[in-house]
Amino acid sequence: MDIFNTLLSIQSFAATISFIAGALVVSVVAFLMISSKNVEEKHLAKEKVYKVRDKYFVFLSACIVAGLFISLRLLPYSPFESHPDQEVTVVAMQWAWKMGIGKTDLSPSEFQGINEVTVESGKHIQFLVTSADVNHNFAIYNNAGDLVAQTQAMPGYQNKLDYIFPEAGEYHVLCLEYCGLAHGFMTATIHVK
Ligand SMILES: [Cu+2]
Repeated sequence: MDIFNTLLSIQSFAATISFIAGALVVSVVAFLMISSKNVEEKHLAKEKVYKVRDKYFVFLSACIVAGLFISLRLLPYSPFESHPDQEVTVVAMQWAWKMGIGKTDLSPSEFQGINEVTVESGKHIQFLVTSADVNHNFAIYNNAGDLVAQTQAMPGYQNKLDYIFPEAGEYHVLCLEYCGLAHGFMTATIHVK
C-alpha cells in the first residue's frame, strides 16, 4: 500500500499548489479591478505598459527559444533507436491488464495474459500496448511511487512504449485514464530482475 500513500501525498501537494496559484490569480484580478478605477490613471498606465511591451516581448521570445533548445535536447528518445531486447504484449480491458512476453497474432480479446510479467533490468524493453474495449492508460510506477513511463491503451491501435528499467525490483502498473466503475482496481506488477 506504500505506493498508494505516496500517490496520495503527491496528489495533495498538487492540490495545494493549484489552490495557491488560483488564489494568486484571484488576488491579481482583484488588485487590478480596485486600482484601475480612475480613467486618467488608465491612460498613464497604458503608456507605461506600451513602453516596456517590446522589450518584454523580445525577452519572453528569447526565454521560449532557450527553453525549447534545452528541453528538446533532454527528450529521452535517442536511446531507443536500437531494436528492443524484449517485447511485452499488454492488453487493457475493463478492468484488468493482460500481459505476456513476446508479440501476439491474436486479437486483444483472444489474447491470454496475466497481470504479472518478469523482465530484465538494463535491457531495452518494448511494451506493445492496446485495449480490448475502451481507452485506458498503461502507467508504470517504481517502488517509490514515481511515474516512470506511460502510454495510451486504445482499441484498434498498438502503441509502443520503450523503457529501460534502471534497477531490479517491483514496478506497479495502474490505469491513468478513467475507464469506468472499477478503474482504480486495474493493477498489475512488473517484476524486474
Ligand atoms: Cu482506467
